[in-house]
Amino acid sequence: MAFELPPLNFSPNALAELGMSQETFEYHHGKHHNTYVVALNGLVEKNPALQGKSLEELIKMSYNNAELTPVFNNAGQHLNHSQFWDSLSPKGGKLPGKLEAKITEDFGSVDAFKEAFKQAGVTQFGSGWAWLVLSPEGKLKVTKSANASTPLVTGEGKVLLTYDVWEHAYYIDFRNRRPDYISNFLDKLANYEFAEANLLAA
Ligand code: MN3
Repeated sequence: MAFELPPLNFSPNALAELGMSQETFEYHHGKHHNTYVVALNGLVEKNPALQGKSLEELIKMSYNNAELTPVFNNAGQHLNHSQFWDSLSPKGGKLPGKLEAKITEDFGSVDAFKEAFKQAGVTQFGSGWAWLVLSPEGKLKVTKSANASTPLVTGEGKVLLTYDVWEHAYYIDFRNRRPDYISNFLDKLANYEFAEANLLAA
C-alpha cells in the first residue's frame, strides 16, 4: 500500500487572510510534501526490507542508519508535514481551557510558552522544525529538530503541535522574516484544539 499525500482539513485559500497564502499551500503541500511522498514510495518499492512497514516503523528503522538516510529524510518529512497541516486551522490561535491550564502549570504563563516555542524555531539554524511535546515525565516541553528529524526518534516526547521552519514554509508570505512567520503562526494559525486533543489522548 503506497503512502499518500493527505488532504488538507481546509481549503488552500482558507488561511490567506491570516498570513498563509494559497500559493504557499500550492507549493508547500502540493509540491514539497508531495515530492517526499513520491520519493518515499519509490524507495520502498525497490527495497523489500522496507515493504509492509508503517510510516513510524520506517522512520525508526532508518534513524541513524547511513544506508537508509534517504528513507529517513522522506519518511520523516512525510510525517512532519502531515502533523504540520493538522497544526493549522482557519480558527487558529485560540487556546482551549485544558491545554491553557497545562501550559500555565508547566511554563508559568501563556506568554512564557509562546516565547519559548517561538525561540525554538528562531534558533533552529538552517532547516528544521519546532515542537510542543508531552515529555515522558508528563510535562509540556518545547524542542526543535534539524531537517527531517522528529521527537518520534529522539525520545523527547509525544508530539502535540509543530511548525515548519524550512524556508519554503515562509518565504512566499514572509520572505526572510522567520520570526514574524512564527509569531503569526502562534497567534493566528496554530490549531491549539489539535494540541489539546493530543494531550488528552496521551
Ligand atoms: Mn516544509
